[in-house]
Amino acid sequence: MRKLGIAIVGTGMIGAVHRRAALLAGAEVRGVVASSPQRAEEAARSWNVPRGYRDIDDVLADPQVQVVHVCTPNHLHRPMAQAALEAGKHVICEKPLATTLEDAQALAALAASTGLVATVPFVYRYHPVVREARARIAQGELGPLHLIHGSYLQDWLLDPASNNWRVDPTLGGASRVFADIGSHWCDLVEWVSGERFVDVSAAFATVIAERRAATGQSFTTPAAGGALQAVSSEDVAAAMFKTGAGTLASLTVSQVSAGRHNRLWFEIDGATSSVAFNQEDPERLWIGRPDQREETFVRGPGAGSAEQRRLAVLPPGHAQGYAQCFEAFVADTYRAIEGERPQGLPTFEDGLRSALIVDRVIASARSRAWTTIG
Ligand code: SOE
Repeated sequence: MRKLGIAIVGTGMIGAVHRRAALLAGAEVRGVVASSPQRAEEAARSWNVPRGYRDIDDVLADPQVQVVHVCTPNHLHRPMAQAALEAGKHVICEKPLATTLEDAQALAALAASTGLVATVPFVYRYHPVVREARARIAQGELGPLHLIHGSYLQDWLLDPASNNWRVDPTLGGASRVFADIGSHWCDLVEWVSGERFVDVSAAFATVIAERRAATGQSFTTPAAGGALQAVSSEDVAAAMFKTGAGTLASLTVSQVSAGRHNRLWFEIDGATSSVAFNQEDPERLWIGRPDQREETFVRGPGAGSAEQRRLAVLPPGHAQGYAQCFEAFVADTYRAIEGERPQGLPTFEDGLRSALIVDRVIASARSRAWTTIG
């Protein structure tokens, strides 16, 4: 197989994650774009890649680049992804796909019209035991679903001295915590359960009214300093959903919950059994049954569904986690470019679905009313 040439736009925490995953998937990282040409040169040196591109146009003019990874702040997703698709490049664009529903619609339509591969890293789909949960539900093992519930909690914005571009709606979009991490939960739970949310009732709260102006990277120690600024994006959110099948779901999201670093958790309760998954303990799937017949399914290549086994690249007890999810997602994107059809690969269509949910969640929080998702 010929080596794919790729470029990464954005050098923050997630740009570095893309780079490692791309290298492991056998791509050649041709170069990097940063917030200035000088920073791009520095990043190219520290990543040991041939080019620090001046800007996106410089990338698009490079015939050796077939895939553009868009890892910028959210407001740049639309222009960067659009330019790359129009130049005939495949795209991996970070989530949220765009900061407005209209922009997400335009990107998904463009991707469909070009036939290029365009994916969005809803990477929690790549935990092997998540695939196991999905397979069991698809086979009817849980019976009809009765209830879906869960949360996605972080604490990296708990300290008022912490700040980040995500907090600013002009860079991050109108919703912060919901678009940033609630979007993951909704994508995951719809995909695992096979049911789609049709109605939502949501509420947002900003619990830290002011933050210091200086911004840092996600999950960094507080970037203390600067004047205090008023915060308008939400720190916490709660949402109730109804699915098309009539199942009730509830979700709590937060970036200010002490001790919860990246705890995406869901439970899906059916007529005969339940499944529960915790992203911070991702090697196990809890399967609840009445009469003391509960079970813990342990990740590994030796048992379980075909997709669970495909993604279990290490033996049990040799912990896999977030990094392996990202690696599998990027490898599957490249396989799709080679003409394969990997299962569960999240595309711009899924990014658009997520943008629709976020848009409806914002509308519900603003109007304080149940709102149709469609
Ligand atoms: C920050 O909240 C963040 O990096 C998200 O943007 C990612 O999508 C999530 O996977 C981890 O947390």
